[in-house]
Amino acid sequence: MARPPVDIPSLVAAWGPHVNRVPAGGWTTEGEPDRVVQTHCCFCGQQCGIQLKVKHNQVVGFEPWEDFPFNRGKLCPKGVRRYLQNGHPDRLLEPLERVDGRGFQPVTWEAALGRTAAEIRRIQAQYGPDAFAVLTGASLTNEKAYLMGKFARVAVRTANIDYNGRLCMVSAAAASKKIFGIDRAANPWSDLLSAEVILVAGANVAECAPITTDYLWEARERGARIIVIDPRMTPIARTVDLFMPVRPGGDIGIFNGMLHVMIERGWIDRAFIDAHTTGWPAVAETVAKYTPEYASRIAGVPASLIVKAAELWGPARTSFLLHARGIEHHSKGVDNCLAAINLVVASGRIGREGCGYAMITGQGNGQGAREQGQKCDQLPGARDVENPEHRHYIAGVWGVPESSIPHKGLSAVPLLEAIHDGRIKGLLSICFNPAVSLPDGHFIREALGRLEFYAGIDFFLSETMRYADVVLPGSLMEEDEGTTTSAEGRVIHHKKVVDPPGAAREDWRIICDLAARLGAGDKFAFRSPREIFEELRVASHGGVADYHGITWDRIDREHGVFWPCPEPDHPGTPRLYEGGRFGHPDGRAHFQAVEWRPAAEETDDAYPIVLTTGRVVSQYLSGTQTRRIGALVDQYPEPRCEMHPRLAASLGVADGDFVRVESRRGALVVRALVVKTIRPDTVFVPYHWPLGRSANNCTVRAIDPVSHIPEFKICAVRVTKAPPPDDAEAHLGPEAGGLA
Ligand SMILES: Nc1nc2c(c(=O)[nH]1)N[C@H]1C(S)=C(S)[C@@H](COP(=O)(O)OP(=O)(O)OC[C@H]3O[C@@H](n4cnc5c(=O)[nH]c(N)nc54)[C@H](O)[C@@H]3O)O[C@H]1N2
Ligand SMILES: Nc1nc2c(c(=O)[nH]1)N[C@H]1C(S)=C(S)[C@@H](COP(=O)(O)OP(=O)(O)OC[C@H]3O[C@@H](n4cnc5c(=O)[nH]c(N)nc54)[C@H](O)[C@@H]3O)O[C@H]1N2
Ligand code: SF4
Ligand SMILES: [Mo]
Repeated sequence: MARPPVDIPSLVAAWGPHVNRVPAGGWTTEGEPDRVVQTHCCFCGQQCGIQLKVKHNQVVGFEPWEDFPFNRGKLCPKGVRRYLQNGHPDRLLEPLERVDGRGFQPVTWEAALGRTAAEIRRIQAQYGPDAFAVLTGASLTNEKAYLMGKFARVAVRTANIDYNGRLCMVSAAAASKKIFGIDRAANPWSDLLSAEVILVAGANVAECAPITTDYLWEARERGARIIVIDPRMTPIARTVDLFMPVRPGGDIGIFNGMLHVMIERGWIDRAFIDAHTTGWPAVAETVAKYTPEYASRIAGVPASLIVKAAELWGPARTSFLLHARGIEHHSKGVDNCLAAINLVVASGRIGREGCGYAMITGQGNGQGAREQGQKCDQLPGARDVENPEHRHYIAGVWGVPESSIPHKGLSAVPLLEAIHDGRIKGLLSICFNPAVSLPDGHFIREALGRLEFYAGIDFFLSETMRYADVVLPGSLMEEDEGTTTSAEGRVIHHKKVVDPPGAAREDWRIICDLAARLGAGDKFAFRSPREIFEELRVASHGGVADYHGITWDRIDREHGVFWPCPEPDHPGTPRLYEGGRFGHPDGRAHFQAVEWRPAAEETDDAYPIVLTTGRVVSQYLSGTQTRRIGALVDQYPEPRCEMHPRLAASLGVADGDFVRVESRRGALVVRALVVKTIRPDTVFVPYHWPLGRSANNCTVRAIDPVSHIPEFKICAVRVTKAPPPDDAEAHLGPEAGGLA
């Protein structure tokens, strides 16, 4: 029996949730702040250093932290507003329980946790252990990511745990593991500064990794040439040496085409290939047919641009390749990344100063949270849940029989599909907002409505929480303590700045308390996050992502430590693969030949336009946090559908008109933003908004066969001019009968 989502006035009111603004005159009412704490931004994977000002146990402002080497005091619009969350009027302050027909009512922790534990056991007794699932997130600290993996396997004893990095980092991770044997940015960002040429593929650096922009500009001042590949001329693309407006999904054409030209012109490093790699002949054979003309038909850019790119990249002495979700969010996301990395390895420019490669990791702890064992196929230290030795080692650390550790479970999208078709009946989520962030939103929300029991841990009532039976108020980053690992691979320390307000609790305490109620208290007897980190150090030891030599004190002294760092006297590893030694047992990089293939859903006469989705600078992910922060809402109050003037003219649409964007699965109505900076065959809608304005109403539930990442970057739509939606339509969306 499907249950409707709870109707929450603050979620469906005029412009969404409450918006917090700095009171006139600021918050630092009288006198100096009580404390200024050096910590890090809670948002993106850059993990900028920031100092937070505290007055009366409330975060009231910030100051730059100029000594922190990565950002040297610089911050982006989100970083300077993050502090407005801790005192926010929407902050969850007590546990809530759904009362059918009446919404949520406050309950005691005792009642909320007791009911959650009882429901976990009831569902498992009735339907089997894997019928209860756990979903987690990569904004969690390393300590919490580690705790969640252990909680699912040891306390709940389910195979079905996965995390929202499945929507983000997994294609890049799988590709790096295949070619390099290690899943991490290969270089610290300082190596960008001595690169002669920098290739940026599918990354809107200025808006999504704002501090990286600074590195690119500084590199350019030192003479670097920059190439950008993106269907949209993003802010950095406007002034670079070569901009390639690729057709969404066409990147393999560019990468294989460039390699074809490089082989022809003798711009590959044969000596490096012979000494340090395997698999080159298959790659050379595959790219033989990717002549610039053939490649150009796949990529949707002129052949001359592909030749020009090879001419810039091929003969350079130093180079750096960066990519992000633009090439990864595809049903061929892993292959896109493999083709990009082949270019790096063929040039032999890796593992040296100024010679490097990095995926730009997205979420705050996008790097660390993908190593600590909260993925459905992974154990701590980036170990493999199916490898008997790995299982044996972790069973020893946890003090459980190896046979009790569940095997590989379902990844995020199949997990929601299993909820939809009734194989999974119960869910606990933390730090994940699937109602907004998963593709084919209507299907996902239908699935959430079918759960027999759902408990969620968050600090705001996210759209997904509308489906919850129990809501547990957790902690903001500044209300808890722990480490994260930045996009560079640098393990850093988030300090506890204030206590959680009201009856809200630190996330780790909630999990340990639940574990105790499930009868696993002895395995979760942690008294602090530092104790969890101490166990994580041991659990990661000997794994690929080895944190054993890292301590919180060292991090504080050294402004972070790069993993792998196996022993306390090890300096850490800012640059991987020095001396051409890669992470595979044979020490070599393993080239992977890849062929282009079409997207899961290509355009046709009925749906003739490509919809691609992504981000804007002032909003973050599913928007639960940034849609509540005044200055950020003012900067980008509503999603707009970017389209080229030629496409707009053919649709009879003017800038600011409302348009209906419709796919085979659903629709959204937003205003048009008519700009010359996008391909005429493609429209772009940012995905940070819910309900009737959610880009994911349209996206397709297709996943990469290897990484299981969804194809967020391509689906087929038609676009028509639409009347302005009334408020109910705009905000309630398909499940309210508004739009579907
Ligand atoms: N402001 C802001 N910053 C963020 C976030 C946020 O929500 N807001 N989120 C963080 C997270 S978790 C992530 S994952 C990162 C994401 O960072 P990015 O990956 O840089 O951001 P996106 O907007 O998802 O996509 C990047 C670009 O891919 C392009 N693109 C679309 N299709 C294709 C294609 O087929 N090929 C190529 N080459 N490009 C394509 C889009 O036009 C877009 O400009 O940002 C992080 N930083
Ligand atoms: N169409 C489309 N969809 C996309 C993307 C796209 O480009 N296009 N990008 C995808 C990508 S790259 C990503 S990363 C995902 C993100 O997808 P989501 O999982 O939806 O990400 P968030 O918005 O961070 O949601 C996390 C929830 O956790 C809460 N939260 C944050 N930090 C903490 C914490 O420390 N503790 C607790 N208890 N809760 C916390 C937030 O309030 C929020 O409600 O979206 C994906 N979805
Ligand atoms: S770049 Fe990322 S980490 Fe730095 S201030 Fe902005 S959101 Fe925060
Ligand atoms: Mo992400």
